[in-house]
Amino acid sequence: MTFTIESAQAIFSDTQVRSPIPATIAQFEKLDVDDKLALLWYAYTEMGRSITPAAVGAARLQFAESLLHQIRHLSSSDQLQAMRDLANRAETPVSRSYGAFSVNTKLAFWYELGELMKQGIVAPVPSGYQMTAGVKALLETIQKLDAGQQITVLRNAVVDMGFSPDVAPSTDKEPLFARTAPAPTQIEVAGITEPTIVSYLEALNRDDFETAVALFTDDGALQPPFQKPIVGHKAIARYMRAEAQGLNIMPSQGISDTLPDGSKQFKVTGIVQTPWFGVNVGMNVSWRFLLNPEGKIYFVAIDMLASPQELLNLSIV
Ligand code: 45D
Repeated sequence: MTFTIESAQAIFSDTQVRSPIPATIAQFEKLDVDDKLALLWYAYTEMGRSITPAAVGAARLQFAESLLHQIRHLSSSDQLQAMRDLANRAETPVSRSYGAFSVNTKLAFWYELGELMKQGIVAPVPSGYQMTAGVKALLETIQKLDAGQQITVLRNAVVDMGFSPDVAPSTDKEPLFARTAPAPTQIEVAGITEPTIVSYLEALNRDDFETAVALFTDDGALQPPFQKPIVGHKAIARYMRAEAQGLNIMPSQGISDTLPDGSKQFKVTGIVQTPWFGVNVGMNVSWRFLLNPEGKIYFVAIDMLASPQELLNLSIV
C-alpha cells in the first residue's frame, strides 16, 4: 500500500468530528467590517475577564513599533479606517506592512493596540456603534466555546487580516518565547512506545525543531489545525520556527496500528499550551501520525478537538 498525502489525511477519519471553529469563522466572515471589528473587540474583552494573554516583551514589539506609532498619531477617524482596511485586507500601506508581519508580530500588534484602546488612545468601535443581531448571536456562540477554541478563533482572525505578501515573512530575527512553565522533558504516552513519536513530542518541548524535522521523510508533511499540509523539511522547519515556539506539549494517551506493508498509524491525544496564555489555557488536540516501515514520519496532522470528550475517542477506524 502506498500512501499519498491525500490518503494519509484520512487516517483516523473519525477524529475530524465537526469542530465548531470553522463554522464560527464562516459566520464571522459574513459580517460587515464594523461588525467584525466590534465582534472581535467584545469577544476579546469578554474573554479577558477570565484569561488574558501574557504581556508582549519589547523585543517582540520592535517589529510592530513603527506601525503602532503611525496609528497612534492618526485622527480617530483615520485610526478606524486603518482598522477597517486591516479587516478588509485592503491594499493600503498600513495593511501591507501588517501583512508582512509574522503571526506572532500580528498578535503582538493587536495586543498593543488593545492596550491603547483600554487607555482611550484608540477607539475600539465607531462612536455610537449599535450591536447588530448577527454580532449578538455570534458572540453568544463564541462564549460557549472552550477557552482553547476561543483563542483559536481570535488568532485566526488576527492572522487573516492585512494585505498578504506573496512571500512568507521571515522570522529569523524574532526573539524566542520565554516559557511560562517548564515543559515536560520526558514524555510518557499511555499506549505508545514508538520512539519516533516520543522523540517528536519531546523535541517540540525543547524547541529543538532540527531534531523534530529530521524525524520526517524527505517528502513528509505536517498539517496544522485547519490548514493545508506543509510539505518537506525546509518548509516544516520554517513553519515550526514561526509557530511552534514555546509550546508545552502534554500528550496523555494514544493508540497504534500496524498496516500490512509495515507502515504504522498512531493517534495521540492531549493538551497543548501556547506561550501566549501559558498554563491558563489548555487546548485539547490530537496528533494523527503515519510512519513509514522505517519509522519515519510521512504525515502528521494536528487537530483541535471539538470537546474534551474527544480526548478519549481512541478507536481504530
Ligand atoms: O480591538 O505538533 C482583535 C503546531 C480585534 C506544530 C483585538 C502544533 C479587535 C506541530 C484582534 C480581537 C504548531 C501545529 C483587538 C503542534 C480589537 C505540533 C486583539 C500546535 C484589541 C502541537 C486581539 C500548536 C488579541 C497549537 C490581542 C495548537 C488577540 C497552537 C490575541 C495554538 C490572541 C496556538 C492570541 C494558539 C491568541 C494561540 C494571543 C491558538 C493565541 C492563540
